[in-house]
Parts: sequence; structure tokens; C-alpha cells
Amino acid sequence: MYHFRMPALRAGAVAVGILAAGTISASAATMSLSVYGDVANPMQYSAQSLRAFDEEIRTLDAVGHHGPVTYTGASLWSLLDRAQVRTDPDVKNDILSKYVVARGQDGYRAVVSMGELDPGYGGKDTPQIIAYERNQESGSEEGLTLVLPGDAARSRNVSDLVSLEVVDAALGKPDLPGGRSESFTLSGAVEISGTYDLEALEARDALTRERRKGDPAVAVSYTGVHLGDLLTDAGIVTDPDVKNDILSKVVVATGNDGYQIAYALAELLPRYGDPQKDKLVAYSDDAGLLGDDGFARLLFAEDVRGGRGVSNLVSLEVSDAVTTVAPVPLPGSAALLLPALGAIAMLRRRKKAAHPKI
Ligand SMILES: Nc1nc2c(c(=O)[nH]1)N[C@H]1C(S)=C(S)[C@@H](COP(=O)(O)O)O[C@H]1N2
Ligand SMILES: [Mo]
Repeated sequence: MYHFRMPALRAGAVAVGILAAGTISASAATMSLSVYGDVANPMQYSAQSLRAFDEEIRTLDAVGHHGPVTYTGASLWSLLDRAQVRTDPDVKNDILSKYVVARGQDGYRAVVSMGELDPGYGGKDTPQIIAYERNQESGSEEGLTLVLPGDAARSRNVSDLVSLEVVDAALGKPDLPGGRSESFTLSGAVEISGTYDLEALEARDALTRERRKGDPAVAVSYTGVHLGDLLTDAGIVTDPDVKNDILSKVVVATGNDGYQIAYALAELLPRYGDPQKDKLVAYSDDAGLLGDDGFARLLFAEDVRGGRGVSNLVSLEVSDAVTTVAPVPLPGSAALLLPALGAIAMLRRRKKAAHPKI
């Protein structure tokens, strides 16, 4: 069923492009936010309707561009939940192969993965929000801002936010043999692609992190290398003409059984989402080498569940976020846009299902 997807996406890009053509920029006061893409229920919000979204309104303190700020806004996870991200019930933890591309009115883009937002995995105590107010003042000149308080740098805090597009990174779930992995490849948007085996990992600086595992949970200590550093050392290829292009990169990890998870590159980097270096490519634990988990597995030490920790790792691929042309919502075009997006969603023939967390 996956081969329907790319043509549908392209048709979508064309449709949205036509609808967006000829529009002029909206001022922040009239700007609205579209939530669309791989969702059953595309939505559009103004600052006012977001304020009326009374579940999951949160206040958080952060350091803004001009010092400490108190942001008030709606939880990003609950907004996406309301939009009903599509998942295939036949694919284990399908939600974890999706990501969200946040786009500002000026075209600035940042990726956030569903796994880092989902409270069942990486989103347990980081209330990422869409803020409509700072310091309890709703400046009418200000638009909506994505706020990721867990990030060390503020670069993913997209201001004048106009769209959140949900994208499925799975490239048709590869049919792989299973069994124990002995090496993985690193490829895509990197200067030095290559193959890593145990020896290559052991030659790098080692880190040890503990993770709670099983029920009842016991602490297990893992040793490995920092995932973000490994990627950075391979040289991420970015476009120097795009501001902070690194924030629109996606990393897809694949296990030898075809299990596939998507991450925002930024969530793996110490400068943004991993200041404590908790995300590793692990090659041993308390009991020694990893046995059935392969020569290497990913470890997300702080996650609630283990679902993002791909075992029997066979590949890491860095790519650019795939997005359609961003809609520039204006009162006039918005009315046309949403039915068009709904039609695209239907074209995609995805089953709608609850998200079982395993
Ligand atoms: N390759 C591969 N890795 C995988 C999975 C899988 O099915 N295939 N399951 C994930 C899930 S859902 C969990 S909870 C953990 C289980 O590993 P653990 O027993 O070390 O917690 O592995 C993760 N890694
Ligand atoms: Mo799991």
C-alpha cells in the first residue's frame, strides 16, 4: 500500500502550491496555524481558537531571546492527538516513524519527532507547547510560537508558526532477514558514509548510561557511543543558504527485522535535544556484549518505554524532512485549503487506528 503514498504527496504539493499561489503574507494578528499531513482530521487554529482549546493549557518558564519568559499555550502533543495522526495497526509502534515539521511564516523549518513528543516515550516531562502568550500578555502583534523547553538552544522555537505537517518517514518498511546484526551503515546526508562494526564503536569515546527495564523495572547499565556525536563526526550535509538547515534533518534507524524509527536529528544533538548525552549506540550492558539485541542497539536512557531503542541496528540514514509546499493560510485561501487537504488524506488510503504503545 505504500506505493500510493508518493504520488499522493506530489499531488498534494501541487494542489497546495496552486492554492497558496497569489496569496500575500498575513500579519501576525490574522495569522493562523494549519495542522495537516498524515492526519485524519486536519485542523486550523487562530491564536483565539487555540486559547479556547482549554484542555492541556500550560504555562512554562523559559529563556527567550530577551531573557526569562513565561509562555502560555496549548500542548503540542494534545494538538496532534486531536488531529489524529494516522497509524497502521499492522506496523509495530508505527507512531514512532512519524515526525512533525514546524514551519514559520518566513519558511523557517524545524523537525520534532512524534517519539520525542509522545508521553509514552520521550515526552514525559517536557511540555512542548504552542504558545500564544508571553509574560501573561497577549501582544496582538505576536503570532504563535512553538516552544521546546527541553532543548538547550532555542533554535527549534519556531516563531510566527503557520503550519505543523505530520510526515511518515517509513520508506515502505524494508523486508529484512532478522537475526543478530554485526554492523550497521551510516548513509544519506553525511560527508563520510560508512559501515560501523564493534571494533569501530569500541575505538570511540565510551559513555555509560542506566535505563529502567522490564516490569518490575530494574536498572540496567549500558555502554556505547553518543549517537549525536557519531552523526556529527560523519559530517552532516546542510545547505548554507538555509538558516539552521540542520533542524530540518531526520534520522531513520532500521533494525535487522525491519523495525524502523524516525528521529529529528536535532533531538540527538547535545546543542539541542540531548544536552546530557542520554541517547547512545550501545554495544554492551551489565552482562557483557548484547547477544540477541545485536552487536549494537540504540538506547534512549530517559524514555518511559523502550520502543525507540532499535536493537540489531543495521542502518542509520540522515535525510531532509519531506514536506509539501507550506500553505500560507489567509481567510480566503484557508476555506479552499482544508477540503483539499482532506481529499489528499483520503487518497492516501491509510487505516485510522488507535495508537497501541508497546
Ligand atoms: N529491531 C527491533 N528493535 C526493537 C524492537 C523491535 O521489535 N525490533 N522493539 C522495541 C521495543 S517496543 C522495546 S520495548 C525494546 C525492548 O527491548 P528491551 O527488552 O531491552 O527493553 O526494544 C525496541 N527495539
Ligand atoms: Mo516496547
